[in-house]
Amino acid sequence: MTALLTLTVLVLVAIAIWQMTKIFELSQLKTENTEVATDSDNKYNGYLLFAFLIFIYGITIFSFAKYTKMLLPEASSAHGGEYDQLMWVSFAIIFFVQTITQALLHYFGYKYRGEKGKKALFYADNDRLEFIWTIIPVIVLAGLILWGLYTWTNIMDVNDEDDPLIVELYAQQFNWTARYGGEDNVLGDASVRLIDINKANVLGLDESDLNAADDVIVKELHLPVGRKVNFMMRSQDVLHSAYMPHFRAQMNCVPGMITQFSFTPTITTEEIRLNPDVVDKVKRTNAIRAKRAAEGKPDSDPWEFDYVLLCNKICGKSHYNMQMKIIVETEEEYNKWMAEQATFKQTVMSDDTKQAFNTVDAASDSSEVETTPEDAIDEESTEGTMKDESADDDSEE
Ligand SMILES: [Cu+2]
Repeated sequence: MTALLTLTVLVLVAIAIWQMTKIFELSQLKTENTEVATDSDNKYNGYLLFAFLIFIYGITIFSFAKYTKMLLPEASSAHGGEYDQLMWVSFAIIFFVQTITQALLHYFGYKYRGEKGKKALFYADNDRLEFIWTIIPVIVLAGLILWGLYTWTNIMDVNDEDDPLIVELYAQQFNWTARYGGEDNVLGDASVRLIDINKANVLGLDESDLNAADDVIVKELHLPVGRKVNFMMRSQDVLHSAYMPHFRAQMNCVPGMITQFSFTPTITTEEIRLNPDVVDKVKRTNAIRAKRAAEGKPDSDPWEFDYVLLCNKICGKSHYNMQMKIIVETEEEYNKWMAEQATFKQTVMSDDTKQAFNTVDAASDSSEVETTPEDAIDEESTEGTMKDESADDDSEE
């Protein structure tokens, strides 16, 4: 640090001396003004333009060769292909136009460099030229914008058609929680004001809402392949953003409101793990991890690809690690997993509320009452884990 400061001071002193000599030079009366560029100065700068052009083309080719493999694999959602196509066409147009215009800009800069007695050919105005270079961008940009709006409207059309699965994504510093609507696929009402850590009601579900009883709260998101999912996002504290890159999905989570996004997963976790791009990425990552293991460093266990939900808003010090695993599986696997999950009623609700629910259930369906002893057992076995999670939340704060 001291060395850096000393170096900075030395550089600043050098600049100060250089500026002072310049002022001294300028104050001297001279017949010839060295500030005016000569023919050789102009020629030199003309060649430098070519050097810069080679540099920008070179770095472009280098980046393509070295970093193309960092791109995401094929989209795993129904709308993803449309989204990718729009992005690639935009990229191609920008790339084509920039390659040509940069070459022309630098070439003309060189060709018409300052030279004594030479005057470049110029038009004061040319209506035809101006029309051409206005109308082409207008058509291309209008086309891109209209296509973009059409794609956007298609993707953002959140509706209840095709019996979508309803899932809530709940964001807080610094973790995600997911909630399913349960048997009735309807989410119970919730509010941050109803959060009760002592009862492990971490999402603030309204215990008096009948729809909340069968809600399932989890820390790992499971989605059945081929079924539309409607996400409802909430945030407890600050702005977060639910980002699921492999599904080309992102939506901000805003405190005080519910935001929505909808997509249909099309590729299961098992299938995407066989995708050549993913296989290659896993191989590269595990090569780095094997090296770390050999050096006795941490984080060196072999890695297996999984879909992730990430936070894409810088929401605090542990933002970088705010993520949740997503598993896309077959309908049967999903149903099996869901059957193993405890409902809100089993894990959290007070005995009084449960009593009320059982009375209601008994009136409509007498078989519900028989399950009560099982519920009580489940409550004991699962409550411990829920309490532990809330304890974790406390320690993170
Ligand atoms: Cu966040």
